[in-house]
Amino acid sequence: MPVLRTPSPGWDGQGQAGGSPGTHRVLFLDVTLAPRDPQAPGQFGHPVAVPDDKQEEAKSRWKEGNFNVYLSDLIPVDRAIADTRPAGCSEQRVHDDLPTTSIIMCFVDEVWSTLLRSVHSVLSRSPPHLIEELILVDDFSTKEYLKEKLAQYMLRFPKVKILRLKKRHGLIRARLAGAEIAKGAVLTFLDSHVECNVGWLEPLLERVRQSRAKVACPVIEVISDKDMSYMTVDNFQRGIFTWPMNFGWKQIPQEVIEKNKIKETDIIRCPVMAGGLFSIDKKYFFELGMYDPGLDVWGGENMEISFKVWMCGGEIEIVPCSRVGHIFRNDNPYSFPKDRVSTVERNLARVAEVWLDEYKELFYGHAYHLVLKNLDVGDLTQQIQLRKKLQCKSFQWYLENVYPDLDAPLVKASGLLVNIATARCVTVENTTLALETCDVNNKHQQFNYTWLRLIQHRELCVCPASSAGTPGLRRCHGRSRSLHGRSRSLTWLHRSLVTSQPHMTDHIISRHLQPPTCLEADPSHKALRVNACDSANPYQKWRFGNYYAD
Ligand code: LR7
Ligand code: MN
Repeated sequence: MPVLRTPSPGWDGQGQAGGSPGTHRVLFLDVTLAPRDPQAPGQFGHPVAVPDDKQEEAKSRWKEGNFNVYLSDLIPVDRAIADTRPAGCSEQRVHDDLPTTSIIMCFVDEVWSTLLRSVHSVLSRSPPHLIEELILVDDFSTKEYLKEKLAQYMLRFPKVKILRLKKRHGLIRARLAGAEIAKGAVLTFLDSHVECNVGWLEPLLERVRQSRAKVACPVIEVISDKDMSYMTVDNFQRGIFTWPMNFGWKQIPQEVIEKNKIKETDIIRCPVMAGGLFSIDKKYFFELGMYDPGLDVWGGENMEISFKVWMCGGEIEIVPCSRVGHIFRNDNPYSFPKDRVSTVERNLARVAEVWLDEYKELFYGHAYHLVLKNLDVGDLTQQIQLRKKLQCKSFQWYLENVYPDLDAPLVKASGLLVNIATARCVTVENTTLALETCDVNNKHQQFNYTWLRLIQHRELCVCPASSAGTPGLRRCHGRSRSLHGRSRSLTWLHRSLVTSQPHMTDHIISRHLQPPTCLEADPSHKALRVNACDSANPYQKWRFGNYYAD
């Protein structure tokens, strides 16, 4: 028999008293299967130790999920966890007419007890009237227990539906399959190894109710992969990325918190979301084209949805009063149809091509091996059309307004290109290059050193050898083609790119010629040439006016 846990001070029944009409205090629900055994392993989110005589067993079962599967099996599927919400959350009020949600939980070969705990945590700690359904999307799992046994178990929960995919879709397309059949007004995505904490759902739905273009994420807390304890995390964390589009968390600096008097319960706007756990208005998700269906299996979809939401008029938020634990693991426990690294790389390159505009050069500059391997990202027409149709803003707008603290110089270096020995500057004369007295106001002496390693003056690029055997200028080619093909012969290494040869950092090296050659000031002091590299030769040392990145 389900029993209600003793209400906390936050409980106020129907909750009309004291608040504005049409609202109630966030519900504190924590239904259990039976009275809780305080002695049960892992109860209250406490850590569990593997007994000495079970070490071997625990070790051998680790790989079933890349976490402590042995312990997971010991812990009650409806264990209690500490209410980690910041003070004040339990007093917050939400609207009585919150939209209903379909919970979409995709899994492939998830550990039995962990999957069950995820499902129980949703159903035990959510107001039933807000859960339209819980859709378990089985992404073509191979484990026997996930078939009939799972179906049987879930019969006790009329709201749980199992969608069986006939072939492996990968996480991204599995979510889309779930979304297609969802009936709720809001979609709430969860990983299949989570524990939703008390009061987690209403604050998310409250944000979506406030604006359909708000995408609400819970604070993601940590379920230890080793001892299965439930641990809270630091407050004031934003989801961010660093180049080349690596997701991460970044603390809001203390002085910013103080200056803006940010409270622990305040909503945090995030440049990007972690990916797995969020609520989004269903119609809005469809309008946004959901995920790019060309993204494969896993990875990068959090970047895509985040850019899409922000640039096309929405917002990504972390809701501090909503907390969900997640088992963080070092490796995926399932196999990738292709290998993991190249799958993620291709996904990210698709995202870069569609959303980053001119900033995609930063992505490729930080993942230059992708340029070298002539990565094929597939057809992007539909995604580019969608961006037009939605009249989305530019990536520059996103940087200025959403993520101003990202270091994103469009070029690595710019300005005059000064030769160290002669103190003279490279100058464009018609279509040839010369050395002249430096003059910062001379437009013909302005060069960019780009992320794609080109030394660029307007649409012209310095190339190692013209027909006369001296360096000259060539068209850098169109933006997309500049990544590939012929233009690679126009690339130069300079500064940090020469890390294997620290004594050559000031040199400008063309690896295109064999052996690699260096840009050099001619003894006449008026012309340029390329010559065998010599680390001691100051005529081969150069400096740009400004450096923006190493
Ligand atoms: O082919 C697959 N099919 C699936 O159904 C691969 C995975 N899955 C399921 C899987 O069983 C799991 O429930 O999809 C879910 C997510 O896969 P995980 O748990 O292996 O991913 P993750 O937690 O390592 O990675 C994060 O980044 C992913 C990038 O594609 C997804 O967005 C995950 O949802 C996301 N997880 C989170 O955001 C939780 C917090 C992690 C952080 C930071
Ligand atoms: Mn996960």
